[in-house]
Amino acid sequence: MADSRQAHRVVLASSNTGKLREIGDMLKGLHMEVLLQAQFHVPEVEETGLTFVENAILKARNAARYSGLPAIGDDSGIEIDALEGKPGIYSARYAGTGASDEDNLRKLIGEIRQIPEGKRSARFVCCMVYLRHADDPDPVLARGVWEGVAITEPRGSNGFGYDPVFYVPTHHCTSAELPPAVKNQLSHRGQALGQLMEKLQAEDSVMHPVTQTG
Ligand code: ITT
Repeated sequence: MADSRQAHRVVLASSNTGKLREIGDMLKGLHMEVLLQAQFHVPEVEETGLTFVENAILKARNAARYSGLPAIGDDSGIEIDALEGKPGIYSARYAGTGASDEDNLRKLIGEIRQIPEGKRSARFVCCMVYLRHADDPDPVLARGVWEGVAITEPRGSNGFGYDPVFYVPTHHCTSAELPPAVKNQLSHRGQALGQLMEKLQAEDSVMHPVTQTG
């Protein structure tokens, strides 16, 4: 029997095509209509926060305000222990404002080279938030962390951003060498989104699997 309930509409507060692809893939089975902020002409918001969570909220609030819809924001980045957690929240602008993924990757590789081998532990962090509306005072928060090792020779062509230099010891390859579905199962973003959906379902926020009837 078809599910006759209206799909829950939500806007993804991101302009990063890599993130959008991953989040879109992961949300496919849910009774949810996922819209892109580009279709509402949402302008970029300045990421003035000092934490992932602050920036994720800024993005989601901005998209909710311009679209009039609930919004999901994602702020994420890579932390290198030997660089005291850098680039962290500055991952997207590591090589300067407007830097491309390639520019950022090149700069990070230069930094990793200075770190002795064996001390190159790293992690991806993702903070995801859901705002029911732009003035929602109680955002739903979720966080995922993925541990790995930074390397200096990029490998693989899947994923985006820093994936080619993020070695995943459990799978003996970089995250850019993992099939997308496997990355989504393991990743910081996969963990955060899974947690977010659990919380939304727990508050009966209409996000039930499509297969569920009545
Ligand atoms: P939006 O703000 O529009 O979502 P953005 O790219 O500016 O896009 P962030 O500020 O959250 O997003 O920056 C995330 C940075 O971390 C960016 O440089 C990404 O390439 C990198 N990053 C995040 N998740 C990643 C992943 O799964 N694989 C590789 N790099 C990742």
